[in-house]
Amino acid sequence: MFFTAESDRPWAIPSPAGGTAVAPSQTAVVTIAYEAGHLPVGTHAAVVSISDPASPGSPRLPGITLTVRTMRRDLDRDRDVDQADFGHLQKCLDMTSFTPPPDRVPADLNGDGSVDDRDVRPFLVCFPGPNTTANPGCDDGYGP
Ligand SMILES: [Ca+2]
Ligand SMILES: [Ca+2]
Repeated sequence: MFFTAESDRPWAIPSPAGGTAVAPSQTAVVTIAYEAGHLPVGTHAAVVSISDPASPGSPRLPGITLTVRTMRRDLDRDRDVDQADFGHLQKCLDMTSFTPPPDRVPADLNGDGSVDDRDVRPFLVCFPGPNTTANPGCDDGYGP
């Protein structure tokens, strides 16, 4: 009994991609890894098809849902916190002369209804800089 495991999305990677189950009562474990680095913020769905033509009930089609979030400090929503985000925060400090583009989230990081120096500190605390992995402690669950 030979089975195969295939995903309908390249970011969901079953392992092993196939194998042999020796007996009908034997369990085969298929692990699904995911590569989310290139996925946009949002919810993503995939289906993995596990098939064995000789097995009743084949194929099995487990569904996978993956939610990609970002941090509130990612003001341009491109999944990093960098100088471009800080530039957006600086512009928002003077809201009398700057209106954020509709695709940019406001920079009211502490949720007090205004953008001022009290929003700069929470930004700088979690500003890892270019090519630096974000501090997991800064994950504020922002996103869908
Ligand atoms: Ca960003
Ligand atoms: Ca604020």
